[in-house]
Amino acid sequence: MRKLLTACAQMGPIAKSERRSDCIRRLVEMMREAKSRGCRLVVFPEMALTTFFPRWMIDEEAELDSYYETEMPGPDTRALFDEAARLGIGFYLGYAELTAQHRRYNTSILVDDTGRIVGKYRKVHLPGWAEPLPGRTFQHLEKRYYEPGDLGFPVWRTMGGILGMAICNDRRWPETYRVMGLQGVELVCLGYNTPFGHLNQQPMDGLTLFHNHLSMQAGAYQNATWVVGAAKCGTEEGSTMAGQSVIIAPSGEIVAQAVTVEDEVITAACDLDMGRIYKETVFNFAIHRRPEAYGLITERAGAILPPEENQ
Ligand code: CDV
Repeated sequence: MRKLLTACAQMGPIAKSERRSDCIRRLVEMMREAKSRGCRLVVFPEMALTTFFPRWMIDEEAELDSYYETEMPGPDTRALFDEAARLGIGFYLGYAELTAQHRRYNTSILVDDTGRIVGKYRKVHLPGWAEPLPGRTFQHLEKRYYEPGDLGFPVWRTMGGILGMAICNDRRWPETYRVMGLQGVELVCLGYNTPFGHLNQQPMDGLTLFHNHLSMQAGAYQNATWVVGAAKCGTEEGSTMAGQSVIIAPSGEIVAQAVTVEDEVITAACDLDMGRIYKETVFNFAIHRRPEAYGLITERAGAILPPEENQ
C-alpha cells in the first residue's frame, strides 16, 4: 500500500469585496485542519483567490487585471507557500494567471510538501461565451477572459505518486482523464466553480449535481485513478454554485463527500496502489486499447454525420 492522506478543501463563496489576504487566511485555516488530520496533500478549488469574475462583463482593463496573478508565489500567496512548507503539506491551487506576455489563463499549480512548485496546468476546456448573452442574470465569459491552456495534460512524480491536474469543465471530457491515464496517473487534483442554471434548460440544469459526480466517477474508474474534486460553492454575489466536493477511488466509488456549501475539509487515505488491479486487468491499456480505431478523437473536434444516403 502507498497511502497518500489527502484533503479536499471546499470553499464557500468569495465576495467581490473580499481581499486576497482574506482568501489566503481561509485557505491557511483549511490547510492547518488538513494537516491536523495527518494529510500530506490538500486540494483547493478553481480560482480560489477571488470571486468568479467571468460572471460579469468587465470593460476596464485595470479592473480585469486585478483578478489575475502575475507571479506565483506573489506578495499575498507567499503566506500560503510558507505555511505549506512549515507544515510539510503539498497543495493544488487554482487561480487566474496573467503572463509577462499578457496572456490570460485559468491555471492551477501543484506544490509539493516542501513548498516547491512541481507542476503547472492551464485549463484546456473553457466553457461559456466570449460575448455576453442577452437576458442572462449572470454571464459566463471564460472564453473572453482566458485562452485555452497550452500545456496539455502532464503528470508529475511527487509526494510518492503520479499526480495530474484538471480544472472544472475539463472534468466532463473523457479525453482529460485518458491523456493522464496514458501516463499512469494515480491521483487527479481538480477544482471547480459550477453555477446552477448555467444553460437555462430545466431538464439539464436539474441534473447539475448528478453530472458533477457522474463525470468524475467515470473518469476515475475508466482510468483507475483517484480523483479529488474541490468546489467553490454556495451563493456568491447572487449566483448559486454546486458543492458536493468529493474524493473518488479508482473503483469509481465516492469515499468522502462534503455536506455543506461552506468552507469544509474532507479527507481520505488514498492508497495509490489501489488502481493497480484495474490497470492490470479490465483497464490494461497496453493489452486492450486499440489506438488504430480511435483516429477521429484527435482528427476531429465536432461531430460530422454520415451522409444521408448511407442510412
Ligand atoms: N468553471 C466552469 O468551468 N464551470 C462549468 C459550468 C459553466 C458548466 C462546469 O463545467 O462546471
